[in-house]
Order: sequence, then C-alpha cells, then structure tokens
Amino acid sequence: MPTTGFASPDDIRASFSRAMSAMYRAEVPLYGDLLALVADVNQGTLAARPALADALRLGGDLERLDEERHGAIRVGTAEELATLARLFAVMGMQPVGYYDLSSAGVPVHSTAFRAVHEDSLRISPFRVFTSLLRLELIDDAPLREMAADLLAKRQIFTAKALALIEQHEVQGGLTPPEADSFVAEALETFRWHRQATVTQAQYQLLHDQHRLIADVVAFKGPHINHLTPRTLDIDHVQQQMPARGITPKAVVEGPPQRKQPILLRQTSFKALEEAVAFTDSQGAAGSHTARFGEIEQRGAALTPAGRALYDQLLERARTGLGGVPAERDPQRYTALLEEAFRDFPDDAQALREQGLAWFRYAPTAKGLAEGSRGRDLTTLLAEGAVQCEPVIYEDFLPVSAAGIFQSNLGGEARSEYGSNANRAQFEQALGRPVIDEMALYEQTQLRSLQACEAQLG
Ligand code: OOG
Ligand code: NI
Repeated sequence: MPTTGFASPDDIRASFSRAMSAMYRAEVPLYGDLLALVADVNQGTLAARPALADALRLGGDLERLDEERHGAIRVGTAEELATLARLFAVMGMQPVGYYDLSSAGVPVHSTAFRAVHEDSLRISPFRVFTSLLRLELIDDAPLREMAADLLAKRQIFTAKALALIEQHEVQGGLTPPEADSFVAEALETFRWHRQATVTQAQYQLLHDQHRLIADVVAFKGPHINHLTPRTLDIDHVQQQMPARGITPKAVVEGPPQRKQPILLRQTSFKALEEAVAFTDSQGAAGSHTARFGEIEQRGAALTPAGRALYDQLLERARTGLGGVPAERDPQRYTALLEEAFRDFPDDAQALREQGLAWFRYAPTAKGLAEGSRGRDLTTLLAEGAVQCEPVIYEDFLPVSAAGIFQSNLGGEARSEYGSNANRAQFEQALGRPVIDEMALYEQTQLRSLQACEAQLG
C-alpha cells in the first residue's frame, strides 16, 4: 500500500468513524453518556473474565472494541443510494446483505455497508445500516408525488465530496490530504439540520402517512439517526441505563442471554423530541423525533444451518406471545425466548461440531513447536495444537431491526405493507448486487485454516 501514495481505505474508514462519533456526541449528548457507560461495563467485564479477554484477543476483537460502532441512515431515492455506495467504497465499505422491513410495517429495504475482510474489520469494523424509502408502497398518489418532488430537489452530497469520490474512482485512491478533506466533506451529508425543507402543513401530511416518511423527505439530508457502541454485557448496560438518565426499550432484541453469545443482541433508547423549523414557521419551533441511541452485543456468526435454527426458535418464541407485542409483556417474552433457545447448543464446541457457527483457527505455541505431524484438525484441536474461536457476527437481523425501527418511530408492529421483499429492485437502485454475508464468513474461516496449514506444515 505505501508504494501507491494513497491513504488506506481502512484508515479513511477509521477516521470517518471517529469523526461521526465526535459529531454525534456534540449533537446528542446522551450518546456520550451511553459511551461512558458502555466503556465502564466493558472494562469491568474484561477484568472479571480473563478468558473472554483472551478469546477477544485471538479474534482480533479486543483492540477494536472501543472503536466499534454502527450507525444508521435512511435515503429517499435510487440515486442517493447509488451515490452513497460510491462514497462508502472510498472507505472500503461494501453493501452486505439485503433486509426487507416492509413485512414489519416499515416501508423501506436496507443493506449494511461494511468492510468485508477480517484484517480490515480489525482496523475498523464501522458499519452503516442504510435504508431506502419505498414510495411505491404508499397508496396515496398525491402524497407520493409530493414526496418524490421534494426528494428530486435536494442534493445530499457536497460538490467537493462528489468531486473526491470521482477522483478516487479515476485515480484508484486518495492521497492522505485528499482523504482528510473527503472525511470532512462526507460528514456533511450525515449532519443534523434543524431547518426542514417543507412547510408545517407538508410535514404533517408526510408524518401522518408514516413518521419515517417525514424523517426521510422533510430534511436536507440523511442525518445519522443513531450510533451504536458494542458492549460485552448488554444486560448489565440495560440495567444501568436508567441510573444515567437513559430509558431503554423494554425488550432486548435478538437471541436470549447465553454462555456462548450468538449473532447480535440490541437494545435502544427512545428517540428524542427535537426542535425543528419549517419553511413557513418564521423560526418558530415545531418538533421531530428521529434520533436515538442503541447498544449491541455481538456473538458468533452462524452458518446457514445455525441461522435456520435461530430463525425457527425465534419464531417459536414470538408465536408463543399470541399476538401480544413483546414490548408489552417483556417478562413473558424473555421466558418464551429462553425456553425456545434451550434447543440451541450453548457451548462453542457443540456449535463447531454441529456445524452451526463459523470459526477462526490458529496454531498454539505448542502446535508451532510440534508441527502437525500428520494429525487432522479434530486431533490437533483435541491435543491443544490448534485453538479456535467463533467468528464474530458483523451483520444485522431483520426482525431485530424492525423492533429497533418501531421503538424509535414510536409505533407498534403494523403489517400494512404486506411482505414485499424486492431484492432485485434494491440492487438496481444500488447499482450493484449486495454481497452474501455467508460467503464472507466462510472465506474468513477458510483463510484461518490455510494459515494454520502453512504454519504447521
Ligand atoms: C435502522 C434501524 C435498524 C439496527 O441496528 O438493527 C438498526 C433505522 O432506524 O434507520 O439500527
Ligand atoms: Ni442500529
């Protein structure tokens, strides 16, 4: 990389992630309080559980822990999405996965922009959950037209950001000074704007259709709506939040608490009501609620078989509620969830033996001293010549994401948009296919096995 004279995309991403965090902390001070709480709990957890610290070190997760966060944005048009893909590409972030939220009553579909190689993830795992509004799911034709007109009029990127994206594409990279300028310009797209682009009446129309539509359409750009630090003990953070003036949603989304964490557990705090000015309000304030905070705990990435089992058990727990939203009866939901997940093996060895999770392998000091001596992987593991840790899940979960959307949009589950997954249409808007996350985990596992082979002979 040094020979090209270009800044590394991983470093640009790390720097962008830090800049976003600083901006959001200034915009939403409660996010800073949340960061402080998460850092305290992470430190306490690592001190109390040295084995966990070792496992995180092996997977390259320890050094990235304090750097770790994801954010979310929502855009209004195919062109905005396609340009975002080009902007994120400058930072080595690719669209991974397709998420349909329409079945959960949110008229969007989404992907996650993130780094795709474990070496890059180690430098900065920053991800952005990115949703595209689906105006075609709105029945009200005049409203749809008004929204489309408003979106057609706005430009969410600065001229300089667009020029630097193009320069990156033509030159194949950005020099360090260009990269600094890119980070500053890209940040502008995600900034909060108190000044709306619509009249009070227009805002009301958009809002009455769905609060999300007002959030996407009535502003100058796709303000970052939350940033999420990664905690090692989400239940502890959830429990401590009220003491720090933060009110969490009632239910932690995702799998239940386990000895061996899997996939992703998330909880958020309610969106803040913020003052905004409409074009006709002469500075008098209206209000808009969109921005919130969230925490996440990440565990093992599951194979397709593991994921199918997860989906099945989650569905069992949710069906058990008999139509009552989980948020309304959190205790019962937690009990149902724990009961259902008794059928999911809860130790790393069983997950590995049953092919439910992806693993990263590394030779131990003993293994390096002995060499492989023709032993197979199972024997090498059993004899302590090779160690393994689950690969951490880097993606999102559609049912959980729907729960997060609902909690910050202030509504309960609605199904008025039916089940309308349309990946082909999303990819067309994006201008490229989304990457299959399973292929990425498989490659990570494979590379670790190849490295073992090379080192042990
Ligand atoms: C995104 C909600 C989903 C997550 O972590 O699953 C999400 C949004 O509200 O725009 O953030
Ligand atoms: Ni989130």
